[in-house]
Amino acid sequence: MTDLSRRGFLGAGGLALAGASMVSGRTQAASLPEAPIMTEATMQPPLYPKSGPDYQPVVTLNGWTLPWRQNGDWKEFHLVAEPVVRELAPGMKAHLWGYNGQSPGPTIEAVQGDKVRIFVTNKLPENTAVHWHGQLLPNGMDGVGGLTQPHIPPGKTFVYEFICQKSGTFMYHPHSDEMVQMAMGMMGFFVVHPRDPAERRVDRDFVFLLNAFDIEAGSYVPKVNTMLDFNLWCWNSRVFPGIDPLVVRQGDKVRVRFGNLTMTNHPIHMHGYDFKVTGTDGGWVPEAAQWPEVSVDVAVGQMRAFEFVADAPGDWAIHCHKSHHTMNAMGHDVKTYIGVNMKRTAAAIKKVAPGYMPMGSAGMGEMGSMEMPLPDNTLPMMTGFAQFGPVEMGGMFSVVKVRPGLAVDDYKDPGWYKHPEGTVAYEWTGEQLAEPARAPSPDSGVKATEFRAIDPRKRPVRTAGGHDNH
Ligand SMILES: [Cu+2]
Repeated sequence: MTDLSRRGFLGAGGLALAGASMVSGRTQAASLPEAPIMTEATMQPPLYPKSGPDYQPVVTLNGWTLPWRQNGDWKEFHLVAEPVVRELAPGMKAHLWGYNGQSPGPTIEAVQGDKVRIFVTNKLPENTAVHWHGQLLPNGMDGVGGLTQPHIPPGKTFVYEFICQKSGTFMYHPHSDEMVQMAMGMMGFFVVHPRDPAERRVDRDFVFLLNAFDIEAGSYVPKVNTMLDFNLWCWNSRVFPGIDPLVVRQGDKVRVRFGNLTMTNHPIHMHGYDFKVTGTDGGWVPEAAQWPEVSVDVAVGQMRAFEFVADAPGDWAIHCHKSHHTMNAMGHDVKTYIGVNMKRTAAAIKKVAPGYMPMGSAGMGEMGSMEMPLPDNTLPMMTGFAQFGPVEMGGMFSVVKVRPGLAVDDYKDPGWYKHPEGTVAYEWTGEQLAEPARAPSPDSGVKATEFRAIDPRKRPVRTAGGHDNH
């Protein structure tokens, strides 16, 4: 549950407000709104509006929505940029930077036409600034440190004020030492609902950010200078099997929205359905222009929303289709051993390292079911078990769980799908093939390979234009 008892909670009792004197003239007399903190990485229930226009709130995978207060015409929010500890999946915690106790920060929800006032307090050891990605606003509220405002120094609070001109899907992130602060996990989702609650109404609306970290095995702090070779590909700073399932009532109209704040694109693929892309960075896609897909690529800095009617019950995989992005803590310099006879090498290595076990000569799937010794605070490369065995996945992978008869607000994990009898792929136990119909492996004309170490001193000399070393 939401833990509103934040340190420095500014309740009715009214603590001395060190930050109040530095806010803009318009809010000089007012107090800072409270800045609630979240201490858990589990999905919080949707936050229904208690005043103002009605809307169907979103749910944030492994996240929460930032409570706000109404102050006259203004909806007031309070973000605190600060160091946080985030559990990436059971068994691994990361020391990140985020907002209000978590990375990513809380989702901000508002309604088209709302006047929003967002207080940003900087508790980082360096300057920050917040950019409201995709929002149409006065230039001086755009949050680009140095360009549209002074950077927010440590210990200070700045105020952003703008009107949410259109509904849609937005993000927020720093624009001040941006590379480091995003690599450390600073970002959040910003959803603006249509003023008319019937417009584009869905029954369930899921949001998540795509982000990535490079955290060496056994350590806690991301390497901030990595550009592409990340080893933890996340949705909302979580990796499979730590990502919440998308729990859906059969028959619901469902929207899934995501934004990409990594440095590469992610083709997000959902099984069992085709869906329509209904929203992009620029806004809603008119109905006649919505295109059907089963995978939608989201480029760097982009947002996408797709919709479907959940008529097919089951446990449907949803994941990034880059297969390296559904792995955890993967070293990319691992050699390929498929088809290689490791017998002699293994025997030689076992002499010096008794526990040595050769891996990978028949693929890497076996790693999904094995308990390998790992450094502390490190996740296995592929993991997660379901009702039929190891799933052999990690990273950007979750499950859309469509079930009949759920309560409207029930987002609890319903367990694994009970398949109707006779609807699961099964083993053939009838007549067996009398003899192999084909050779054991296709013949490339090359003699079977055996892994052997080459003494570099005896390495054959390459002659110009010749490949004489095989
Ligand atoms: Cu990906």
